[in-house]
Amino acid sequence: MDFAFTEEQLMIQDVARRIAREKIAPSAEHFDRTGEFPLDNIRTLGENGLMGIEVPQEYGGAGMDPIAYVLAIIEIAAADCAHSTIMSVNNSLFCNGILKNGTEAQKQKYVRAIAEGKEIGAYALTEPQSGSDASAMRCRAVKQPNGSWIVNGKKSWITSGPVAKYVNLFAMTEPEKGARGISAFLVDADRPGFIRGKTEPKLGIRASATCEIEFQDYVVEPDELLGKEGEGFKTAMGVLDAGRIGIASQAVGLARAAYEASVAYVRERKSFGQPIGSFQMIQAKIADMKCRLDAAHLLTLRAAWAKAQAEKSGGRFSTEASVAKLTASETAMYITHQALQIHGGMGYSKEMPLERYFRDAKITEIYEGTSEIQRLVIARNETGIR
Ligand code: COS
Repeated sequence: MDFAFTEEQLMIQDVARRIAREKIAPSAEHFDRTGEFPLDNIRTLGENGLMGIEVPQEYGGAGMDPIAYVLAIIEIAAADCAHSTIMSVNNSLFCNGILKNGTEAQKQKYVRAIAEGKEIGAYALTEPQSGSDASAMRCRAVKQPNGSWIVNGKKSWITSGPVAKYVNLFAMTEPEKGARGISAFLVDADRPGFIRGKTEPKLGIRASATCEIEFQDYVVEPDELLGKEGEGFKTAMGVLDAGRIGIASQAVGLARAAYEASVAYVRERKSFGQPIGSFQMIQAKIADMKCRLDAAHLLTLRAAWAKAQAEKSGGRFSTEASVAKLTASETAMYITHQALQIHGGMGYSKEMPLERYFRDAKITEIYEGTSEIQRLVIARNETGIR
C-alpha cells in the first residue's frame, strides 16, 4: 500500500487549490448571501479541466483517475461547498453516466460540451413524490411509431436545473415493469416542452441553483436514448455510486476547512489568561475532529480506488461509495458543529464562514441518497438480505 499521490494527481490538486484560493474563497460569501449562480468561476473551473477530470482527453476532459477527482473536489469544497456541488454534478452525475453508457456521438456532443466548461449539465431522477424510492417515478416517456418519445412529468430538486443546457433524464417507458421499465435520456433545455420552475430557496449551498423541471410533450429523438431501453434505473444507480464519491469528497473538503479554522482559532483565542487550545475540553474536540476527518478522507480515497479497480474489472463499488458518503457527510456535520461551538459567538456570526460551513454540511447527509439510504445499501450488500 502506498499513501503517496502521483505527479498527475498532485498537479490537478494544485490547480484546484490555486483557483479555490484566488477566485472561489474570496467570492464565496457574496454568492452565499445573494444566491447568484457563480457562472464566471464555473467557467474558470471548466477551462482548467475541472469539469471533466475523469473524462478522456479525446472528449475534452483532463483524462485523470478517480483519486485525482477526489483531490480536486476536496480543494474546491474547502473554499466553497456550492461550487463543488456544481462541479460534482457535471463530473460524476452527467459526464460519468454518458462515458459509461453513451454512444460515441453522445460522448462527442454532450460530454465534450460539459468537460470543456462550455455548458452545464444536470441529472433528473427525483420527483415531487419520489426521492429515496427512486423507481416510484411517474414521469412518462411514451414511444412513438417513428421511434421518438414524448415526455410528460415533473422532476424536482434538480441541481443546476436553472442554468443547465443538457439534462440526463430518467423516465418510465414501461410502468408495469417497475425499475426495469425506466429508461435514460439526454435532453436539451432549449427545446420546446422543457419548463423550468422557480429556483428553490435553500438553507445552504445557496450558490448552487436548484429547481423543478416540468416536461410538457417534450420530444426525445431516438439517438437521445442513453443506454438501452429499460436499463435506465441501473444507469441511474451506477451513476449515483460515482456521485456519492463526489459528495464524500465535498464533505471532506468542508470538514477540513472547519477543522483548520478551529485549530487556528484555539491557538489564538485566549480565555482565563491562556489560549483555549490548552483546555482539555477543547483538546478533546480537536482530537476527535482530527480522527474523524482522517477516517472520512481515507475512506473516500478508498472508494475512489475501488472505482478505478471496478472500471478495469467491470465490478461494482457501491459499498465503498456508500461507506465513504455516509462517513464523510456525518463527519462534515459533526466537525462543522464542533467548529461552530469552538468559535462561540464568532462562529454564529456571518463575519466568519463557520456558520456557512455548518449550513452547507447538512445537504451532504441528504442528496445523492440520504444517510438512511446509504445504511440500507451497505447493510443489504453486507448481509445479502433485501
Ligand atoms: N448499480 C447498478 N445496478 C444497480 C445498483 C447499482 N448501484 N443498485 C441497484 N441496481 C439494480 C439492481 O441490481 C436491480 O437490478 P435487477 O432488476 O436486474 O435485479 C435493480 O437495479 C433494482 O434494484 P433494487 O431492487 O435494489 O431497487 P430498489 O427499488 O429496492 O431501490 C435503492 C434501491 C433504495 C438503494 C435506490 O432506490 C436508491 O439508491 N435510492 C436513493 C436514490 C437517491 O440517491 N436519490 C437522490 C437523487 S440524486 S440528488
